[in-house]
Amino acid sequence: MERVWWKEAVIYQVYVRSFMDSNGDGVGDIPGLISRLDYLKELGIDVIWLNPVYKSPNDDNGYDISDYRDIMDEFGTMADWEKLLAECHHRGIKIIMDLVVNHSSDEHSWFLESRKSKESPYRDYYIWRPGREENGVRRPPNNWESLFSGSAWEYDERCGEYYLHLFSRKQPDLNWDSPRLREEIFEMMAWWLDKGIDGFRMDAVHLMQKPAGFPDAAGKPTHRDGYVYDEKLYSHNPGLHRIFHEMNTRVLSKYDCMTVAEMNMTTPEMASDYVAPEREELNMIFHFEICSLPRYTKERKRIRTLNSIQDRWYRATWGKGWNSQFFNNHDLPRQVSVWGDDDRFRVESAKLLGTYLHTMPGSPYIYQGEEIGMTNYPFKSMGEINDVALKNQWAKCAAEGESEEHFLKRNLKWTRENGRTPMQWDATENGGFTSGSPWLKVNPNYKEINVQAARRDENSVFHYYKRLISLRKSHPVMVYGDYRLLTPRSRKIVAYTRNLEGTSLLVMLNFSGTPLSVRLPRSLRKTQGSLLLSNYGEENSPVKTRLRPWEAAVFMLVKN
Ligand code: ISL
Ligand code: CA
Repeated sequence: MERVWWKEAVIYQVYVRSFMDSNGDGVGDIPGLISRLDYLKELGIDVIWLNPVYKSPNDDNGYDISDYRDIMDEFGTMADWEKLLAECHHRGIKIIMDLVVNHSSDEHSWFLESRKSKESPYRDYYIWRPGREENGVRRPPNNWESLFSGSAWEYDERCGEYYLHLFSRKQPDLNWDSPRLREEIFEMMAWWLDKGIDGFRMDAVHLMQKPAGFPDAAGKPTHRDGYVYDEKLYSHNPGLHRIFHEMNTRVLSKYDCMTVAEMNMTTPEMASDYVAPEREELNMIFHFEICSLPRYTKERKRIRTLNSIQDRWYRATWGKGWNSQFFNNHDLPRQVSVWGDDDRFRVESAKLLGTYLHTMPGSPYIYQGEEIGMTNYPFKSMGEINDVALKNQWAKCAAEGESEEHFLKRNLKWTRENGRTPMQWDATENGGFTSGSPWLKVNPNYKEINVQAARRDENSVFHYYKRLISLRKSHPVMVYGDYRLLTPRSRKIVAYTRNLEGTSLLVMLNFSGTPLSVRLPRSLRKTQGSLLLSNYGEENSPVKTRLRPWEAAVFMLVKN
């Protein structure tokens, strides 16, 4: 397998708005991030993925971009950004930027021009369609529901047409069928790469190519308004591969950069067509099969399903492309609250999850705060919620008579707002995130869970993550070793080996709060080995099969 830096890299995601506020306005910013780069260096990460920092009216926290070549006022200036890049590179840290080109903001100059008239040279940068009439009533061009609730079409009085927005109405979809639009985006990408960035995380790109003819979605409406949500219909349409190929050959291939494409609805069967190097498209994908699993699968089936998903992805990508590993990000609740036990075994289970992410095949992505075991927030009312997606959904449900209590019960554990509360730096007010009033409340557990406390405590999640990252650097088997699952039938134990040129690792994880034994296959029962890492902290131990609650143990095996 070809060795490249982005396969070896540990990537750290920074949600700037919530990372570090430098000027007391309650909003994280670029100077704040710069002031914490030494912390990231100490952790040992290789790449920072910056959530969008471009000019934006912030209807969706920066995912609605009004100028792709400028920086959001609240976050700082272009000079601040340039300093950030220089300070990162100086420390040997790379930066990848969020590329949000399925849609722009409705305040982008292209859209302002586009909506002026049907003859505007920018008209076809977006997707405009006449409505249809039903019993004398004007209706949108089709029945699609937006990912953020309500019709995916917005009527525009000026020309009497609708524009498509798969997300909020302030996020009109760009029209990738327009050669001029494609050209603009490619130029913009090259402009950032020329500035020196090291790649892109590509936002919701499975949606860039719309289905020909914009057919109605089949299926049941989500709400009484009658719109039907069918992400499968909106996704992976013919033409998408051509877009990526063009993007790659025209722009990406000219730089030593990495790409990771966020693509819900991607199956392992589709994956290699996107990530096989000879196809010249992408490097890796964030698929959603694992992160959406806990919400939609029964608890007792969770681990077996996790294993089978990983197995399918491994077979689909190993030797043919590359994969990514993550349990949380800015769109998801905190991993220790969902996959671990954020109460009795917070530290143990946070370490176990980290062990898994860093020893599975694929590049690990750490989401800010994960490395100190940050947890979900105890939200109590919708009044505390800022997120446009959840607010829109609540408006629909409230109109249909659902009580706030019931709605919160269904959604709070899963809302992405949990992942967006500010980073907890120390035990001072607001966790040291801001000297002002934070844009979103800091989790009240900041007095106990914070960076300063974690750094002082040798047994913290932070020190364990440091160790994981440094082991990944000194043991190529953790990156390039092939993978074999040993426990396909277990409900709570995950054990596997990684093998590379005579070096073997054995990883054993107990995803439960009860002690359990691992049943190793016969071939491994007499194996000798030494403990490389354990979240219970001991140094020398022969291979053992009894695991304590949430115990994670990694052994280096000795060939008999
Ligand atoms: O998190 C979701 C809904 O609450 C997902 O449906 C999410 O919107 C989808 O995966 C696409 O996510 C990306 O694009 C969105 C943005 O809101 C997300 O933050 C981003 O990660 C629109 O740009
Ligand atoms: Ca600020």
